[in-house]
Amino acid sequence: PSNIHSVAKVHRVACIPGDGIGVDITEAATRVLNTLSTVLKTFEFDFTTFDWSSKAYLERGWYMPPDGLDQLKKYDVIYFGAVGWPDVPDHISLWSLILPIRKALNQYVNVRPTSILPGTKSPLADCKREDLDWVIVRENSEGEYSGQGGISHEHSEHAVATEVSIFTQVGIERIMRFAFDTARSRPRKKLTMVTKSNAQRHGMVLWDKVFYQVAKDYPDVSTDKMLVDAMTVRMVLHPTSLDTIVATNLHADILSDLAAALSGSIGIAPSSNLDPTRKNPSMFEPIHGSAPDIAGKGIANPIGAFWSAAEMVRWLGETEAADGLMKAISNVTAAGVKTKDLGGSEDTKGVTNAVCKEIEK
Ligand code: GGG
Repeated sequence: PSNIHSVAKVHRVACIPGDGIGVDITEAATRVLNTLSTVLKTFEFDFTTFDWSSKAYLERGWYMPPDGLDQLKKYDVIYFGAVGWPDVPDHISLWSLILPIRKALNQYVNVRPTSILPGTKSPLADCKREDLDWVIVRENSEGEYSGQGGISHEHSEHAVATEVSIFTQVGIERIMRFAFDTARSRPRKKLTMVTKSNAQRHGMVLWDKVFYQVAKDYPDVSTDKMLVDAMTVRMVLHPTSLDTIVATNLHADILSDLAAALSGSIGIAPSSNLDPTRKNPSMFEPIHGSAPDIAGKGIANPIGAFWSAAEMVRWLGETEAADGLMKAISNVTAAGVKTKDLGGSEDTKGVTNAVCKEIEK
């Protein structure tokens, strides 16, 4: 009957703009996502914005309320901007917001793809677009970010601090399996595992051991192993030799910043904090921070936010929308509509308008 309409699927998104340019780029990403759903008409977004930020913390003394994590569990996905502000020590802001979310919601994988977008270039001489196409799989729940340790004799010249890295067989095995599955899904089927197991003789040696154990289940994936220091050299001198990379929480955080810089700008790099069991919402955020020096000026590069939004949409099962958004991003950079960090002269609004227009074409 003609009075029966198909009802668009509604995806519930918890939005945490956070600090600095996190606010600018989240606003831009929300506009782009709404444009996408208006054009495609097969789904809608229901955004709820949470003012969990350093500014709010300075006013009221807390980032998230006591039931904050439970509130987030009611959403399909979380979209995050950035965290960090000069008036709050970074270890307070990180440990009050982003790190508890990753841990409590079992987001033990952080996927950070890197590629050179059309119309942009790498700072590496002679590096062509096809030469740099990586996926960094970051262990996101333990290791150097375990938060264990303490300080004794604080405020004295005898202060002693410990920062304990915890690596578990279960934690290592699950990230290895995710990384091998990722490598297997890509044309080159190649995985490089990064540690510092010559100097760190316990946890990193367990990483090596588990890596070789898991590799037996993936005979079709070619593997190699690098020390993190040598890895930085290889990324710069031999980018084509890499494809999928798996590393610890800290190592992969550092390597993915380098990867982003080598692909043209940290402003374009996305990340997905995933709970592969899908029992909890996953969280999507550009890898860059809050950039207080340019916050609120309307000049931040929104591409990392848009690419993260595309990953979110893909995770929600909206493949056509994700592909459409990535195509719109590529067309816009190819046409030279870029912010200053990519060598262009556009501002956040200019790039956002151009991406929306591409989606509407
Ligand atoms: N949008 C990402 C962000 O705000 N990052 C701040 C940061 O330093 N996060 C810590 C981490 O990812 O390890």
